[in-house]
Amino acid sequence: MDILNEISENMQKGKAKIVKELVQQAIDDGMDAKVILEQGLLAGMNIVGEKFKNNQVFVPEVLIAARAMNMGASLLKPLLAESGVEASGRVCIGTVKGDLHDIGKNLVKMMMEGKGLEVIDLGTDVDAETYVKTAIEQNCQVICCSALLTTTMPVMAQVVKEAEKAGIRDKVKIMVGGAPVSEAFCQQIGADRYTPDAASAADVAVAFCRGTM
Ligand code: B1M
Repeated sequence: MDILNEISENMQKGKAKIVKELVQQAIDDGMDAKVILEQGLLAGMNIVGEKFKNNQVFVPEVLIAARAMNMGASLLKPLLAESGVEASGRVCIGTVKGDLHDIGKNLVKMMMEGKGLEVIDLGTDVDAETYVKTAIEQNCQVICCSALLTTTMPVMAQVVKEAEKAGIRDKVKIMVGGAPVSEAFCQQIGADRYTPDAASAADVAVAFCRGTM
């Protein structure tokens, strides 16, 4: 079995210590951090997701797998970061109200920090008012909303409305993402940009902060 499969298999079983060792071994072997993330850790999480959907695994197993995923990802963080990049802007990020999924949000944050952005992490279960209040108080150029549940996606529309109400809509860009979110939904609610993955989210946020998009 190659090392990426081993990472995926052990992540699915929630063997955090082994996952950490394997990720370190892959790094030491000179493997690209993005490949380890996408073909090892994220590939494993996709399988966990399928099994979760089919009632083959349940919340405790998923949580243990998520912990293993986070431990592996923490080793990749410095490698995904571009060294010596000056902060090129400030954004706030959170998972929307009612939604506790944070793995994707944390990856987006990691990639954004890697691109030199200053990221204010609001955590999970974040209401529209908190995003907007933070953007005003902390002078953020971008508000980033993540949602994993179809039932919590409407909070993103509330964020857009709240920003309009506060009079900052022309000053702050609003980005949306997460598995159930789409380009069509982004346009429907009047947000500025949907991106399907963490890396493209970071690229777009940098472009927004630099005013090149
Ligand atoms: Co939940 N869960 N979960 N879960 N869970 C899903 C999302 C689900 C699809 C599983 C399924 O049925 N197949 C389903 C949602 C169905 C739906 O609404 N359509 C679901 C459900 C139903 C639930 C509960 C309701 C289950 C229950 O209790 N009955 C419950 C809800 C709790 C709540 O939030 N209120 C629940 C609970 C949980 C756990 C706590 C057990 C755990 C979360 C642990 C944690 O996050 N700390 C969990 C997990 C892990 C999952 C799955 C298995 C994996 C999600 C994940 O982390 N993926 C998931 C099934 C699946 O997705 N296959 C599932 C990996 C992550 C890297 O991907 O977050 O999509 P993702 O992020 C990507 C991109 O989307 C993008 O970048 C990331 C990487 O490239 N991205 C952005 C994310 N945010 C972005 C923002 C951007 C741009 C890009 O711009 C701002």
